[in-house]
Amino acid sequence: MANLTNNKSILDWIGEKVELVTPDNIVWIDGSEEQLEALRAEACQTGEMIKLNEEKLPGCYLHRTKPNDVARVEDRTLICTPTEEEAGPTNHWKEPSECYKMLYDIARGTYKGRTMYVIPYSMGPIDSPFAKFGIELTDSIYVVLNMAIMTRVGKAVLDKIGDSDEWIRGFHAKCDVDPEKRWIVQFPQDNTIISVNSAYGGNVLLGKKCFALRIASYLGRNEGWMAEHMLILGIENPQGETKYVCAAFPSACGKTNLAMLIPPEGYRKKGYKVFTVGDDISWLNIGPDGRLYAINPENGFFGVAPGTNEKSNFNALESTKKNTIFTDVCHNLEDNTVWWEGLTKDRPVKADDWKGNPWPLDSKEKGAHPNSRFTAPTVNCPCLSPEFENPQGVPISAIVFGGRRAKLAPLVYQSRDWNHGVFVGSAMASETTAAAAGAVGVVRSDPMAMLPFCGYNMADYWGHWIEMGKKLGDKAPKIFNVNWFRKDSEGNFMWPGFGDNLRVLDWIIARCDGKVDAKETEIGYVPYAEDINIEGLEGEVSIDSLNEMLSVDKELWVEDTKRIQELYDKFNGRVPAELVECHETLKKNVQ
Ligand code: OXD
Ligand code: MN
Repeated sequence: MANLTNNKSILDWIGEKVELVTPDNIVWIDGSEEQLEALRAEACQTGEMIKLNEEKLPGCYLHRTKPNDVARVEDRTLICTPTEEEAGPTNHWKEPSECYKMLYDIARGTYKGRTMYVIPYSMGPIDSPFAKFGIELTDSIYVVLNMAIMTRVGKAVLDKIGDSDEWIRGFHAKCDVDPEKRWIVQFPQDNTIISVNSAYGGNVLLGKKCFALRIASYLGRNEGWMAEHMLILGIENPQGETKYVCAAFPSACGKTNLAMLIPPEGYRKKGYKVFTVGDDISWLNIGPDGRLYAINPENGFFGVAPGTNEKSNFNALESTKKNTIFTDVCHNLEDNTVWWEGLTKDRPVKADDWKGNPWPLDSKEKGAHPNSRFTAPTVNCPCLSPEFENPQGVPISAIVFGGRRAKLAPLVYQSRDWNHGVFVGSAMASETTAAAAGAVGVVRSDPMAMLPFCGYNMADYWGHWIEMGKKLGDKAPKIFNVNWFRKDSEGNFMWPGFGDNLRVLDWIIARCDGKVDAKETEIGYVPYAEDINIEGLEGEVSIDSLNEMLSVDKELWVEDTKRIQELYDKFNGRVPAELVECHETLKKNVQ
């Protein structure tokens, strides 16, 4: 197949990789529907994908990964900066030249009998001044088809790159999907990503976590912008004014649900609307007016399926009704559709489980893997923001941090100022979920929800946040922390969550507008209970339980300051002085 570009840096790089992995064919992805359709047909023929019911789920497919390859692998994710110090104590590191050698030895010859697909893609609307471009080489049609949903792919991207060598090199090789030789590696100084022995989305859709977070966070520090693990949503009030909020939560804490929330009835009747700009990643730049603007670099949703239903996330479910790829969900054989735990009350009677085995009615196993996913085009989302394609992005009024904490963090509080907000983000922690391999339900520190995604030393990353605050000055967004997951003494969730989270966002916006007072506490500004609108929540939330959710238990906070200290101690004095000072203040306040 003819090359789709004359760009020497691209052709040279592909040439080197061809020599290494020796594919039988090379196919350039031009972005045309005909080409993608042919690949879908091929994947169905080889069994890589199963075509689902065309009437009920038009354009939808089911794919199964190997059972040993169902999640990101953080202990096999490396940041290969020239020195270990630059990667920092929260990343795994290997000396770059040694690492290249290791990876090339693993990949050598593994495309034999396979096709090399060359995917040119853009993160961000192609004409946005903030867009960045990449090329991913892969031997997986599944990767091509997912990238074609999650990003903007094709010839137009090559035309944009032109002769430049400013593009991110992404090289993926499935090899034998051997977990012992699986590596997901970022070389930030070389704009390079290499992923071997996996075929799970988060490890192989290189535009997403590898580029849009790890590499981009590093680029952002050098270029004066930020790449964050944040959703972006717009809230339109009855006067027709829209305010935008970015929110960072660790994986599988409900970012997609919050990004697509449906306002409670009372709010809907008054005329409130919520719009989704993004559900996972924000690229934040300072605009010409000095405010912070966000674009969503992605073009699709790679969402966790289990738990998604008409009630929990109507908009996400709608988004999956056409042109969607499902991975590791249960196959409903009654009508050739899909199913997962939480989709409906009853499971399908006749079904295959996520491994493709018959799923007997008396099975104790789950039908869908807990980290099973849908890859759905953003255009399918009924509440997609009309600003989604805006090349300048949307102006951000508030940044919200959060996590899963059964105790400790109140429903919501506001930081005293930007630097204190950065401290709050740096101190984030959450109970772990199934999105990453490893134990579930353990509290772990996850600063800014970036622990697995920061492409350089996390302390320097905090320093970059402080610097951004200086540039933004009084135009900086206000910073908040929320916790939807507080539990009472019996272990029940105290806050209904989902659409009702708008009640908390409403308070956040009112704070940004200077329209509501707050109580200054040891940890920051906490709402007066009566300022959180619980109209319509009768029977579910009382003022008393709201007061409990907003309370600050100093003893627990003393414990938490120890966790923060342990985290900071790992950085050998590299934590910015501004954050150390905030931590000292917190320790004093809760003593
Ligand atoms: C994701 C994650 O897939 O954070 O978005 O794990
Ligand atoms: Mn994520």
